[in-house]
Formats: sequence, C-alpha cells, structure tokens
Amino acid sequence: MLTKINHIGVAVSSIEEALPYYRDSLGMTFSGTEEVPSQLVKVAFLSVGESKIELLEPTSPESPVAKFLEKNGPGVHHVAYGVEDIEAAIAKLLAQGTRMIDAVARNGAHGARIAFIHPKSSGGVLTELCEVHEGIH
Ligand code: CMX
Repeated sequence: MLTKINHIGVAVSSIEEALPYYRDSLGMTFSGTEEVPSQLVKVAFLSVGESKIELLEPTSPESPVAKFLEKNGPGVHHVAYGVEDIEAAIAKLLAQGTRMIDAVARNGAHGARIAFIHPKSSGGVLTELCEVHEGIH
C-alpha cells in the first residue's frame, strides 16, 4: 500500500528561525514555503537525497500545530507515507477498523492529496497518507 516515506513533519513556532539550522548547518536543500489555509499552517520543504523534512508553522492560534506546540513544544509532529491510490488506502484502513481523521482525502501542500490516521490508531505517531504526482511534491 505504501510506496516510501514521503516526508517527516516537524512543528516549529517560526520557519524563519528554524530554517538556518536545516538549510545552513545541515546543508539541506530548501525549496520554498507555502501556506495551506485549510490546515492553518505555513510549510517549508527541505530535502536531502530523496528524503524530505516539512517544517510546519501555525498561522492561527486555532491551528492544530499551535495546539501541538502549546502541549509539547517544537519537535517531530508526523510521519507521511506516499501512497499510489489514496482512496484505496483509506478504504483498506477503514475496513480494518483503523480510526481515520480524514475518511475523505483533502488537499495538502504542493497539490498533494492527503489523509491523516488518528494517533490513537497508530501508536501515538500522527500518520499522514500522501498521494503525490511526479514532479509536484
Ligand atoms: N502526534 C501525536 N499525537 C497527537 C498529535 C501529534 N502530532 N497531535 C494531536 N495529537 C493527539 C492529542 O494529544 C490528542 O490526544 P489526547 O486525546 O490523548 O489528548 C489527540 O491526538 C487528539 O488531538 P486534538 O488536537 O484534540 O484533536 P483533533 O481531532 O482536533 O486534531 C489532529 C487531531 C492530529 C488531526 C490535528 O491535531 C493535526 O495535527 N492535524 C494535522 C495538521 C497538519 O499537520 N497539517 C499539515 C499538512 C500539510 C501537508 O503535509 O500537506
């Protein structure tokens, strides 16, 4: 069902403040920022080889990422797995009794279609399914 780990999401209070560590100290390639209004976050993607880190900055106190930061402080927020067919993956997980936050896929950054599995069904690790199209994400 899964193709690879697409990215690891890291919650930060400020992308601007977090960026020098990833881009300059670690030397990762920074590919820009994007606001995802439906999720109340601004995201920045950094890559090394095929692997990506997504920095998540809340754009509102109501953002789930703002709540995460309040509770836990900055740190690893979610793991996102690539899938070829997100509807099929969601259907399979629901049939197995997995609790989905998104039973219907929604739009994520870079035109990807995403769905979250509830951390209660994934051993406390917030898990994202991510259907991406070559060259977009
Ligand atoms: N990791 C582990 N557990 C988490 C968590 C996280 N990142 N975020 C929340 N939880 C836990 C909460 O602590 C809470 O646990 P308890 O019930 O034990 O207190 C439980 O999950 C429910 O959290 P909540 O915030 O009260 O409930 P919501 O249903 O409102 O939201 C969630 C849950 C996880 C979907 C939301 O907090 C969230 O993070 N959404 C994803 C936002 C996001 O990352 N968007 C960026 C996508 C951009 C892209 O990749 O394209």
